[in-house]
Amino acid sequence: MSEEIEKSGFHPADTNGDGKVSAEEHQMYMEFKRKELEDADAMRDAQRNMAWFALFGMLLYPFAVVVASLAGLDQAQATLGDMAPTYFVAVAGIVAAFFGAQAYSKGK
Ligand SMILES: [Ca+2]
Repeated sequence: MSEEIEKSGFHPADTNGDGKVSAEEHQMYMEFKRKELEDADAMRDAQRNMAWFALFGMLLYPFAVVVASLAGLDQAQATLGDMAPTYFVAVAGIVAAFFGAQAYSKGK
């Protein structure tokens, strides 16, 4: 493996640019890669949670209107009704962006 790296002339792990990947550089590179994977993993989790949260909000929205109506909160009910079109478009945008990003990263 190290011979291949030397022949290729450049390797991302070769931080001091001497054309060789020392054990130390290799370790640093692996550490960096591991962090990168962990970050990507954490980002996927966060995005998935956000999409779920948005979807639950959308599902619970009609219930919020019903609850406000039953509780006699006319102002809250009216406000929820006014917000609905904007809210649903925004949630649809979030969910579409989430699945779009998933499909894009899978396609790469
Ligand atoms: Ca080096």
